[in-house]
Amino acid sequence: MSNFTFTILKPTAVDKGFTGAILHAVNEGGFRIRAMKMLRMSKAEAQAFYAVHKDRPFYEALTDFMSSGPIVAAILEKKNNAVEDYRKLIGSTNPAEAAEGTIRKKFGTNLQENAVHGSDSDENAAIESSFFFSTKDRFLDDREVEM
Ligand code: FUP
Repeated sequence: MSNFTFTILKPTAVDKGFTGAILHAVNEGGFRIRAMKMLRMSKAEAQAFYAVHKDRPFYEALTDFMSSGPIVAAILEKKNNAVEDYRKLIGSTNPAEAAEGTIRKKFGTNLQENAVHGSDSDENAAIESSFFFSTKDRFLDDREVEM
């Protein structure tokens, strides 16, 4: 049994050179990377990805930011509770309020530029993974190795 979540390393974190350190923290947190790519979203893609927030006041700024530079998108696997455990590892949405040691606390800049995205449900993890990765870009077979 394994389950999955989806993450994005956001433009500011990538620009600041935090990609390696964040991926290290992801692995140290018990997650395996099962798909990964660096890309830049268009404004339209960012709007589609964050469509759930389209009526929120921050939607315009958020989608401008998310399309402002390269991101790293990845599918993460953990034996159990991938979604919940990853949200614990990244911390609260606002880095200023995130617990010590969390990824957003260590690598976030502000509420909008909060270093990483993490899916909020299994259903959204599947939808978001499919937004970025085709079947052949994923390595989800059970390749059991000790971590
Ligand atoms: P989270 O699930 O922690 O990523 O947070 P939300 O789904 O509530 O918000 C999605 C993204 O919108 C956050 F990562 C940052 C951004 N945001 C803002 O820019 N301003 C806000 O007031 C709230 C969220």
